[in-house]
Amino acid sequence: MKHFIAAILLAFSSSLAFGAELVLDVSGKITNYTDQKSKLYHFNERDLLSMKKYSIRTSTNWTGVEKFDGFLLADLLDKVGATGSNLEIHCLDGYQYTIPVSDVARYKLILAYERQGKRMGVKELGPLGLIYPKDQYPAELNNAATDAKFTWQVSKIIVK
Ligand SMILES: Nc1nc2c(c(=O)[nH]1)N[C@H]1C(S)=C(S)[C@@H](COP(=O)(O)O)O[C@H]1N2
Ligand SMILES: [Mo]
Repeated sequence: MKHFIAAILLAFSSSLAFGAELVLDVSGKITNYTDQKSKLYHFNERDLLSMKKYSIRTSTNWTGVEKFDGFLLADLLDKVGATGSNLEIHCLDGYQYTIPVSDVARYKLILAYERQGKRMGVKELGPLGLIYPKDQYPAELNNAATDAKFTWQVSKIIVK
């Protein structure tokens, strides 16, 4: 019984620490699918972590200058064969925001899962957060319109 309770407590605390699973669904104007029927490309944690890693060092609305690691949004769009011109980004908390695909290449956007070398929990911009290199393009990105694009808890992208 003692072991059973310990196991439950451990499962509970690690899920709290971890927050949410690192997964992402992409749909809309794409040409490659993991699920043909629903025309969806589902990325599991292993898929996302195996993509080439990129860093952005920048401040954000919530942090000082920190290092964020993740994968290029451009690589993700390549994988799903995206053909649209806008990305509707959906988050676990219900927030959604649409960014132009042209931002992806111009700013080498990343979807980050690490902050200062540590996986981001759901309460600290994670498990996946869209990062703009705000400090590298202050004239273009240091504004309220860009702040709204820093979507955290990203769970779904619909290519439009
Ligand atoms: N998941 C998620 N991301 C989000 C938001 C949100 O509510 N949920 N708010 C956006 C907006 S409008 C801004 S200005 C910045 C900063 O939001 P905050 O100041 O409310 O933290 O995060 C953006 N990203
Ligand atoms: Mo905002």
